[in-house]
Amino acid sequence: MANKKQDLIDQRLQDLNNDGVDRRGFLKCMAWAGTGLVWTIGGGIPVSRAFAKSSGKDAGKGADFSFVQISDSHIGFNKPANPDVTATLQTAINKINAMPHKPDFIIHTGDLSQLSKPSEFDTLDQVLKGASPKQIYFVPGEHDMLTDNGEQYLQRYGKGTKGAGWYSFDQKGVHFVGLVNVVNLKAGGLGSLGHEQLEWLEDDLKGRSASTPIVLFAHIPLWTIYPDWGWGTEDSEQALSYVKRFGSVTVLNGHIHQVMQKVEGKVSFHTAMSTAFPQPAPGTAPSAGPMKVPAEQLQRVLGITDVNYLVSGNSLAIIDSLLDGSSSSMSGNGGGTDMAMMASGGASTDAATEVKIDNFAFTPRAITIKRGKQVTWVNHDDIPHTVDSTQGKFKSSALDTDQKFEFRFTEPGEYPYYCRMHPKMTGSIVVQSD
Ligand SMILES: [Cu+2]
Repeated sequence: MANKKQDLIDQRLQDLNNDGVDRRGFLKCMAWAGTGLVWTIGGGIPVSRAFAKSSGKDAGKGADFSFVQISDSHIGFNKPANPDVTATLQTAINKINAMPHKPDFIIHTGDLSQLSKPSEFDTLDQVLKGASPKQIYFVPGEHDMLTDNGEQYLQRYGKGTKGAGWYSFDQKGVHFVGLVNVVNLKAGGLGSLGHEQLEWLEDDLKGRSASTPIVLFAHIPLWTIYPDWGWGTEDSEQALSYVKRFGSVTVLNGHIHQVMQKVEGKVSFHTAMSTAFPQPAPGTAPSAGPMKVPAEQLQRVLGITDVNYLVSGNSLAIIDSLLDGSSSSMSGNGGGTDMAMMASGGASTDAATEVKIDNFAFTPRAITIKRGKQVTWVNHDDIPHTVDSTQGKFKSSALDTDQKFEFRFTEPGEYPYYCRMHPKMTGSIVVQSD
C-alpha cells in the first residue's frame, strides 16, 4: 500500500516538475510514519529555488499566486516547551515579510490563543498587524472556543462567516473553503464538522466546475492520522465525498504541530508545523502535548508553509520551511534530537476524591465515592483541559496548569465525563447510595 501511494506521489510531483523546483529531490527525503508522510527536509534549499523562479522576470504569467499557512500560535502559552510564543510568531511573520515574492494572503489554521483570553487575541492581532500580506483568513482551533461558545472568536475573526465560523472565497480561480471542526466534540470522539456545516459545504461546491482547484482548510486534520490522540475528524469522509469530482483538491490542517502529508487520488493532505511548540510523532510518546527540545533547536521544529499555485501544473506546490531558515536536513519523526516529553509521570493518587489530569488522562479514570462527597480535579499538564459531564450535569472552564475544578455529588448514579478540548480523555464518577 505504501508503494502504491508513493507511486501516486511520484506521478503527481513529476507533473509539477517544470517550475524549477526539484521535487524528485524532496521524495528522497520523505519517509513513511504511521499513516502519513513526514517531510524530512530542511526548508532552505527548495524554498530558495522556488522563490528564485517565481520572483524572476518571466514569473507572474497567468494567475500564479502564493499564500502562506501558519498555525497553532497558542499565544499565552508560556511553559518550558516555549516560554515566548509571541517571539516565535514574530519570527514567522518576519520570515513571511522577507519572502522575495509577496504572498497574496495568510491562512491561520487555528489555536490562535492558548485560553481564548482577550489579551491573548490582542497580542496575536498586534503581531499579525506587522505582516505584509494584509489579508488573513482564520479558522478556530479548540483553544479559541473556550469561552462563550466561541462568540469572541466570531466577533474578532469570523465576521461574515456562517455557523461557527465556516466560509468560502475565491482567489484567482481557486476556490477556498474554511471549515470548523472543533465545536461540539463528543466524549471519546474526534473532530467534528456536523450536519449543518456539511449541508452548507455540499451546497457551496455544487455547480462549480470540476476543473476548479479546491483548497479545504480546517484546524483538526480532515484525515485520520492517529485516532488514539483524537487526530482526525469523524465526519470528514462525508466532506471529502463532495470534493471527489474535482481535479485538484488540497487539504490544509494544523493541530498536530508537525508536518504530515498524504496523497489519495486527486486529494493532497497536508498538516503544518506550529509557530509555538512541537508535539511528538503519533505513538512515540504516552500522549500528545508540548514537547521540549533543546532551546537552540526550537526554531528547527517550528515553521511556516508556503503554498504556490502554478497555473501550468494546475496544482498547488507546498513547501514547508523552518523558522531558523537553516537548509540542513531535519530528521523525521523528531528523531536525532533528544526530545523529552514535558508531561510528568502519571503517578496515580490514593485520594478517592481527587482526580489528576496528567498526560492527557484522568487518573484514576474511574472512582467510586459516597453520596455528598466533593471531587476535585487538578490539571498537571502544560496544556489546558476541561471537565465536562457527558450528561450536562457539570462543566468546568478551561483549567490551565495547576488549576482545579470541584463538584459535589449529591445524587447516586454514574457520571461519565470528558475533556471538551480533547474528547478522547474520558472518566467517570460513580456515586453510591448510602
Ligand atoms: Cu484536554
